[in-house]
Amino acid sequence: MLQNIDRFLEEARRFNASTSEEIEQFRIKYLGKKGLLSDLFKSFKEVPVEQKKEVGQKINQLKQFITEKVEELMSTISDDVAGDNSADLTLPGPPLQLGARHPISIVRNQIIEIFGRLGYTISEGPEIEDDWHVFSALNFPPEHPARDMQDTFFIEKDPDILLRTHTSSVQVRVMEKEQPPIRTISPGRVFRNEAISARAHCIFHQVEGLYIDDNVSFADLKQTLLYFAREMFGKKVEIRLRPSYFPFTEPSAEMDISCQICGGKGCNVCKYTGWLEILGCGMVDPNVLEFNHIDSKKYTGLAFGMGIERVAMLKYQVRDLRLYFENDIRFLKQFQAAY
Ligand code: 2U9
Repeated sequence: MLQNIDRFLEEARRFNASTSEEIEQFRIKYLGKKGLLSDLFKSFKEVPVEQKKEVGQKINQLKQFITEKVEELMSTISDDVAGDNSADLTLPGPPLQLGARHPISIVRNQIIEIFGRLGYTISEGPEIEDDWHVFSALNFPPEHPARDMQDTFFIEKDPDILLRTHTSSVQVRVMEKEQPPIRTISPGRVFRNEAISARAHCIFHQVEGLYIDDNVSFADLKQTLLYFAREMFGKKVEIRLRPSYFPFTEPSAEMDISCQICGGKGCNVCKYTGWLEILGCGMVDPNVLEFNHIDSKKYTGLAFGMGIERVAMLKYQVRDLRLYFENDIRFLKQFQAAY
């Protein structure tokens, strides 16, 4: 054994290398998991007790020598690489960390795509709005609670300036400029004075839709929304409309889809009802048409609105709204963009 160690030491002393690959081979030969030193340590058990001290010291000397030799050789090699430019520039670089599209963007793009196929254009408008475009032109009565400081963010110096609470304000701006036929959706950020929780946030995203023409009927509304639900959630999804109230639509309804988890049988996600609320809708109130200089005797309109976070929650079974805003990469990287 002592002879072997001396031989390894002599070989190592004589070793020289001109490339990092050669040094790595040398390192593996001696220090690798299945290398010579590992073998020596294994056979150390069989060394007679009286020789153990001497053999042990020699093995450790060899290990230290090899470690230092590797370091020394590496330092000369890296100097060379810098000097003679021998790095292989044809090697592929380290993989780039690719980002993923945010789930809200994925769902927004999909909604835009679906309504695009039905001929809806996209309208955009300001996030900082005035009372007229957010409330008055949409038939909100003067005492409506949404006009309250508790519900809406107002600019302190001027109560006429506020952060929009829905993107219907964009469609008011469309009606100011265009006469029917109007067929447009408004995706965008909206703001409400709400405490942040798993189910509510002070900032969220909406898509509001508006279609005004002659002969637009409630049947058009129902069929449009059925088409949307099937494109978004799959051909088997069912919808139901429940009567509701909004100042800007009459009649108004809320739409549910059959629960995607239990297929309508009842589970804890749908609270054993088989249905999940997804959006609000209705026929545009004639007052809204008239306020915006559209003849309500000649034209009718359908309208709908949905929270993108809500649609994404139902689609991806996300239970806590706050996840959309925290930018935790472990959450964000789970979504595959087809859009
Ligand atoms: C005009 C006239 C009417 C758009 C509509 C809803 C019903 C609705 C909410 C769903 C959840 C907003 O994100 S949410 O809080 N929206 O229920 N929105 S009808 O009606 C309009 C739009 C524009 C000129």
